[in-house]
Amino acid sequence: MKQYLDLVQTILDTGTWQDNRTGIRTISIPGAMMRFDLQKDGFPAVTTKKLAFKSVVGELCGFLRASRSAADFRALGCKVWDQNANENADWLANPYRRGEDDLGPVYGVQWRAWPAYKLLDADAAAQIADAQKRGFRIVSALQDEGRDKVLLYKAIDQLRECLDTIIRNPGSRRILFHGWNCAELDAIALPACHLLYQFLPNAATKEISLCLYIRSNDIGLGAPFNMAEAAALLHLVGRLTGYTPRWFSYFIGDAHIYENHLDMLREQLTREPLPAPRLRIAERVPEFARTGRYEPEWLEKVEPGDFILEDYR
Ligand code: UFP
Repeated sequence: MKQYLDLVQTILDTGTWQDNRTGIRTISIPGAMMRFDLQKDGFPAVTTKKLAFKSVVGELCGFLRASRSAADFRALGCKVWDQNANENADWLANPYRRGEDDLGPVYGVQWRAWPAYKLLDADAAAQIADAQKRGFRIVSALQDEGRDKVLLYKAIDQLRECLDTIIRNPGSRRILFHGWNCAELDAIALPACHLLYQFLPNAATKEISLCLYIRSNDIGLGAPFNMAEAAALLHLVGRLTGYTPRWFSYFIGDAHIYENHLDMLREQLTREPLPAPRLRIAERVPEFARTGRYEPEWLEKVEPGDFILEDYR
């Protein structure tokens, strides 16, 4: 995890100070990248402070189940959503909030059930039939700008479609899922930070890599959590599709350090990173490479305890 400490140092050396919505100033740089070889370097867990791994995999399981309630995350061992759900004044006053613990359609809802609509001309029979073949259903007939239209809807399981494509067409360079649904930003407790995930399988080497783009990253608290979570997801996807996780590339837009994290990070800079741990996924999660059976339903069935961090110090 030297790369993490190098990034902290780069921000301190070259960053600029700025105000933001939180009221706590940040020092930041516009654009940063880290890349980990998961086979050679092990699992990207910070070792210069304790990683909240249980919380990381609890959140991941909540996302995979399309949870939108902080209560669901708590039940999975992750408390990081409580404040967003129940203490942010803007969100408490938001008409889309469904009451205690609701977060709106955060990450997992977009990953597993992205709400997609098509407004088609009522006489465009071929288009309507094609959309229906793809799983859209007509929800209403209406008039728009003087024309007869039909409105069709489908909840798109982007992540499942990624796995299907890894299995069927691993040469594709279009295997990605997106968390930034601009039509729903007004109805959500926190707009997605980690928002674009692209899987890059290689059928020749049987290795799979992941590129993640995160628009805004709190390097002191957020980054260690986000890196571990995405790397765990890559391990899971590799297990279910028959690929060995290899490269994990992590791109950041606004890479910032909050002023009140400076002491904690300066202290970490004085520490020598320890050898990286390994991530093991429990045997009960079927290994495609061994069974030859494709069981994507494990995306929802996997439990936090199925992710085991070995030799973490
Ligand atoms: N943040 C992260 N990672 C996350 C997450 C939030 O670093 O997964 F959900 C941090 C980034 C930023 C703040 O400091 O939370 C979000 O604020 P904003 O929306 O203003 O960028």
